[in-house]
Amino acid sequence: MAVLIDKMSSASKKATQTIPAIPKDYTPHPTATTWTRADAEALFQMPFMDLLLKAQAIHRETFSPNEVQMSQLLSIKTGGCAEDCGYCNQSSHFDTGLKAEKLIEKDVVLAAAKQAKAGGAGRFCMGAAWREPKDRDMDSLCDMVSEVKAMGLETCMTLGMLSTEQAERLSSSGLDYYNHNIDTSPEDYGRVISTRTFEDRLHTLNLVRESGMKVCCGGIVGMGEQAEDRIGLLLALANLDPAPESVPINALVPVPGTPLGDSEPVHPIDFARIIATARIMMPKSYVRLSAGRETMSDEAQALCFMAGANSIFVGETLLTTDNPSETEDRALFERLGIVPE
Ligand code: SAM
Ligand code: DTB
Ligand code: SF4
Repeated sequence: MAVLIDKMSSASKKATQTIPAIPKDYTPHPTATTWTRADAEALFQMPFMDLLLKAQAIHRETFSPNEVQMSQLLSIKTGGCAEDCGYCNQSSHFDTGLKAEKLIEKDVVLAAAKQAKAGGAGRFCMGAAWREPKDRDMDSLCDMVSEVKAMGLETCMTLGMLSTEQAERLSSSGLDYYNHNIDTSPEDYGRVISTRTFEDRLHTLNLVRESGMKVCCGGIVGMGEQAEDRIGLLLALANLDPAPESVPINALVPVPGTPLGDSEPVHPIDFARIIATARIMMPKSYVRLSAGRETMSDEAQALCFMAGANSIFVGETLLTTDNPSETEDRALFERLGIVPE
């Protein structure tokens, strides 16, 4: 891995010296943070090549085109969740065969964080299958945050809804990012989840902002949604004020036993279209090519990077499902000349 990092950092130096000029026919994106549905639709419906070029040009205004941020996930509390999110392996409402576990010990978390760092991850994201954390777990959670942070990693948690006090405690313990997804458009939301509302999610996102943490918020595609819901998801994300610093776009990992387990997968070109539209609508955000890479071809992932994705989850497991191995990701990065950020 050390050899890989060395190679990657020299490639990075080269990459930053050779950023091509912005194409002559490129029109700057609006500076306003508010996107209208009509503008978002017009973007989303552009011919694919025009959309991709526009997204790549906008990407290069803020980011180095050959650098990708790497985050690693760990499930710190698996399964048995009270919520009924129709896509989720961990909901107690569905029989997926997943065994429920208690909150794991800090030492196990720190060992995983150490491994993640050695594998090149810059951020460690701890996820729990909870509707919300219990106050009695807050001391353990805050200890995990401060000790992972002390290892020189960025920290992220996703624990469900938070109270003001919980958000403030996590923030003062050194939590850099809080992940809380809106998952789909406001109009489609009720089809997917019944146990908490879209407004509940916005409320937690506001508390996260107010506590000073950075917001990681995105959604899932491939749940049987319509094109207008994909636009609605991106509109809702881009019109958060400010837009989330980190935007995970997940392709549904279909899990047998969940209500959405036999959804039709998204065509890779349609997936890249969603990424490109996200890049244009949220020009300063990290757009993460998140769940679903395990079944994506190298070509499909390359198209997503071309469309402006600049973050991935690394490591063989996401929370409970498979992700490409370090070896596969290393080969893909080398082939594309991509280096970790
Ligand atoms: N329980 C917390 C919550 O829902 O906020 C945190 C963990 S939850 C697993 C985090 C996110 O993972 C969900 O909001 C959803 O967007 C994503 N996710 C869960 N299952 C997924 C699946 N099968 N495919 C793709 N994304 C998924
Ligand atoms: C996000 O948007 N995707 C990650 C992370 N945030 C927590 C989770 C993906 C979970 C995929 C299904 C699983 O592994 O259980
Ligand atoms: Fe629970 Fe989160 Fe899964 Fe929903 S997505 S069932 S809240 S673990």
